[in-house]
Amino acid sequence: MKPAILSIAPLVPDCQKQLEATYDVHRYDLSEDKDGLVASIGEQIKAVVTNGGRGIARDLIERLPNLGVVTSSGVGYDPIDVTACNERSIKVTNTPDVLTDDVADLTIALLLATRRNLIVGDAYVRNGKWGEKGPFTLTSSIKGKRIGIAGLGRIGRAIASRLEPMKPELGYWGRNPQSGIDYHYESDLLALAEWSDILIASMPGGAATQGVVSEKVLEAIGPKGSFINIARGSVVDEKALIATLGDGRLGSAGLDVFLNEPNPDPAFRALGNVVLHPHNASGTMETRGAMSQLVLDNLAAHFAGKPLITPVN
Ligand code: 8YV
Repeated sequence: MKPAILSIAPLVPDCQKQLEATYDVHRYDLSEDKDGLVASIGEQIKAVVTNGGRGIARDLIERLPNLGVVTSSGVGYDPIDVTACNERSIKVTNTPDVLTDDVADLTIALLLATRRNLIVGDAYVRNGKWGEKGPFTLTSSIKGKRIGIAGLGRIGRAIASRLEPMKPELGYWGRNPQSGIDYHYESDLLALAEWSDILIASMPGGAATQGVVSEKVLEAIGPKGSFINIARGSVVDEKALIATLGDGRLGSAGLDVFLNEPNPDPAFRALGNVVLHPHNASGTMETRGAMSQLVLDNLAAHFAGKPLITPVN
């Protein structure tokens, strides 16, 4: 008999097909009666497939008494209740490494779009303003600026290595200074924001980083500064972000992530000094394919009794 899987988020189509050919898949994501579905097949479920946006909460874990593994397509596992999984020795896997390069690339795209006013420039050409009003507003160089990276993990380091050829001064914030890294280090995020012209959030989400990019931090980045977020909406005080962008205490922002996805606070729409992107830093066919394949490989390892490839707990 094929093991039963609860599918909370779909894989890319080819991998979803493979998943459905190999396992007895129940589409929680598509079900119109999720409670009824769990009531009828909850006991059979041996594994869950989810992603870094949807995760799985304690109440659903508790309704799956035979759950052995939660496999997630995403590096961030903040929406997965890992504590609840640990209490029942349920294994959790994520998809680190395979997405690092694409996420770092998109960060650079957001940073340049924000600092060089790319989206406003596009509209300036499209709506004929260039001909009517003349040359576009001057923007600001990356070279020589101070860029602080909040969270110098795999993704933060990949961002830094892409920035190096652009010749900024680089700094970072984290629990401890990292050996072999000679960027400016601050143990305090406010101090890094004060040091920085541009602050990039690339730390994990979750309780430990909830709201750490506070109003004070945003003010410290300053009226000529920029905040770039490819981490999680939860790491920033979003009301303060909207307020400081609105009254000019913060110069500009480039955001891939929001508190309320996929319907971010509509106040963002009225702001001309923010570049918005729909949480898609890992969203290339290649990377989403590799993430989905890693989910399949982790599931295969689990059901073969082999060590998991990318365990979280
Ligand atoms: C995905 C992410 O967008 O990896 C993460 O943690 O947030 C993103 O790569 C998300 O997991 C949906 O697939």
